Amino acid sequence: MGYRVAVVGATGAVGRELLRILAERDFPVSEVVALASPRSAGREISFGDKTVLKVQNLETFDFKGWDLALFSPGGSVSAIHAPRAAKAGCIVIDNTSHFRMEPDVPLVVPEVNANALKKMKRNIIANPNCSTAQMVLALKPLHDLFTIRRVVVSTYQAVSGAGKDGMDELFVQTKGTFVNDPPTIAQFTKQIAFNVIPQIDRFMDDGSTKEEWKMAVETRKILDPDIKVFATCVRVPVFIGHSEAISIECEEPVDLAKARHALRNADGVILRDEREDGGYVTPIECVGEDDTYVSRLRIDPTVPNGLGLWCVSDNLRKGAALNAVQIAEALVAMDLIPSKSH
Ligand code: 11C
Repeated sequence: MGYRVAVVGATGAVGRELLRILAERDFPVSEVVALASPRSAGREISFGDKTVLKVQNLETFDFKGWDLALFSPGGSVSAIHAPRAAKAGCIVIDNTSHFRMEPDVPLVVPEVNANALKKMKRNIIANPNCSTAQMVLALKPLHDLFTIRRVVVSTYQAVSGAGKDGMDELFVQTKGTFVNDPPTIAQFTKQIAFNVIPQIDRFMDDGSTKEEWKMAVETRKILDPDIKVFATCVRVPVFIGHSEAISIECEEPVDLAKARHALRNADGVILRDEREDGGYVTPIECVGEDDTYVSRLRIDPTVPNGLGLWCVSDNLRKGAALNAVQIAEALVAMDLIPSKSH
């Protein structure tokens, strides 16, 4: 008993994490296939401790008879191959931004809006951007209590958001600094080692970046269309773990004790907020962790019903691969995968 699962983009940072998490969480698989570009076909990749998969060519792969495909290639690859897989009857969980804002594609963080899965029409479900996923997890319990109306967020995003090449660039530039090698800049717009860069993704007409736009529109689609979000997204020289400083304005008066209680009881969230030296969570401490951590919770007295907090999460896990596997688990729990082999 189990599902036939394809992992697309299997050789990338998120693809590898998808395979690791499927194995780690014992997702019920009867067969797993690792797919990637023709360039990577034939390479070997681990699935769990005991299985090695030979990567197959996505371009010639037939999805007929496969139950689920977890996609994490580039957006242009998903644009072509996700609809092809969906048409063959396979449910696609896509990690790219390509389908997220299409009205008939659910955009899901299971702890927040699992019910949206019931509205799946095209066999495609979208996984949100990593910086959105962790933010909506932290906001949901507070929104339920106090009705959030406006969010101002500054992010501190790890280089792994830009994939393995982004991580390599930080590593090489950092090492190069100590031997006087001039930095090679390819993945980011400026040197990232020993620096911070206030640009993630391309610029939009209004001066925002696409990452900032995504945080606003995705939050509205997942949590509440009436929430206004103003984001400033910044790349920092951290390998894994996105951090966010979030200020919220609510409709109702904020009660700090109730906020703490709700965050303590929220699925996928851990409140660690000790108001003393080191009594908060930093990105390095959340690597490999499933939960999103909230710290530095405090009243913002400069606006009516204001609250501020700090939030960190492993961007490759909750921000990408873990959320995708949790969507797959929710589909199983809600009996939304049409019966084939299982
Ligand atoms: C980053 N958040 O940190 C981006 C990566 O829309 O899925 C994920 C981009 C996306 O660079």
